[in-house]
Amino acid sequence: MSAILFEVRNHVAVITLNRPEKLNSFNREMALSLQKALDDCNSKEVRAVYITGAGKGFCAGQDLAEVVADDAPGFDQILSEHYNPIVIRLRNLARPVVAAVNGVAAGAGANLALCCDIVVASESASFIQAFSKIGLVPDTAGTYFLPRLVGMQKAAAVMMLGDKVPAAEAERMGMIYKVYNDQEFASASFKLAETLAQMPTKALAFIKHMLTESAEHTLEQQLEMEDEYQQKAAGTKDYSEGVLAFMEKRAPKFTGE
Ligand code: LHQ
Repeated sequence: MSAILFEVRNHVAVITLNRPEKLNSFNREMALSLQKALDDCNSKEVRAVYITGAGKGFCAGQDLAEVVADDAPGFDQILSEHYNPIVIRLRNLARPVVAAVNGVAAGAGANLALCCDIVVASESASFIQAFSKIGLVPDTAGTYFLPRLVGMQKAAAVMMLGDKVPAAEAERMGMIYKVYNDQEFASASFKLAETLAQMPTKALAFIKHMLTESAEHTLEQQLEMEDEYQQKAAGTKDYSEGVLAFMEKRAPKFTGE
């Protein structure tokens, strides 16, 4: 059984973390396969990415059995070869990435979700910065994204206490975009990814890049960036189609070019 399932449906790359009996916790195979799947998302056919978990959990973070095994990879190896390349791929991917958190997301699994562009969750899902409970510190860019999403106070409390944050509370504090009830979660979250896949792909990639850069920019730098990227967006076929469709009072047909 592959640790990662990959298929493209209606221009959406569906990546499923697939170690359900271990709540999709990360071992080396799953981490390297996820990197490969994210590389495959650079294909022209893919215009949005949807990451979810098989079974009842999203991802329980590092497979703790792997770190105590005789041939365990070192911590440096786990971060530099497993998690960090995943974070960099997710952030550099010129496609919108939806994390569809179907169940518990703990440790590196919670932070994997927070690296994605839009995080949605089922009402029974939860987020746990489990690291402190076992004497570790958050990784997988959690200390970068969480304070930017919820502010320093809440990030400190959530990370130091390591308590379970139910999906509804995660939505309230701005950690994630939206919660769907369990019955509609699968179809509604996939519909969100499908909608993104029909939109002007290049403009969405520019938005992603601009938001990422804004974290470190001054106002002046960001205004310059908006100037530069508005011109780039105006040079796309999808912009021409968008304006034409508006003038002709019809729905636009974007191709991602
Ligand atoms: C697991 C795991 C798991 C193995 C559930 N590993 N089997 C970076 C650098 C280097 C090293 C360390 O890590 C990191 C990054 C990190 O991610 S550190 C944080 C690692 N993750 C955790 O500490 C979370 C551990 N898991 C839990 O606390 C619970 O399983 C949660 C709260 C996630 C879910 O609880 P339940 O819904 O009650 O499920 P469960 O505990 O019964 O788990 C189901 C099965 O999955 C069970 O196996 P079994 O054979 O007994 O049925 C668990 O042992 C297994 N599992 N997480 N991380």
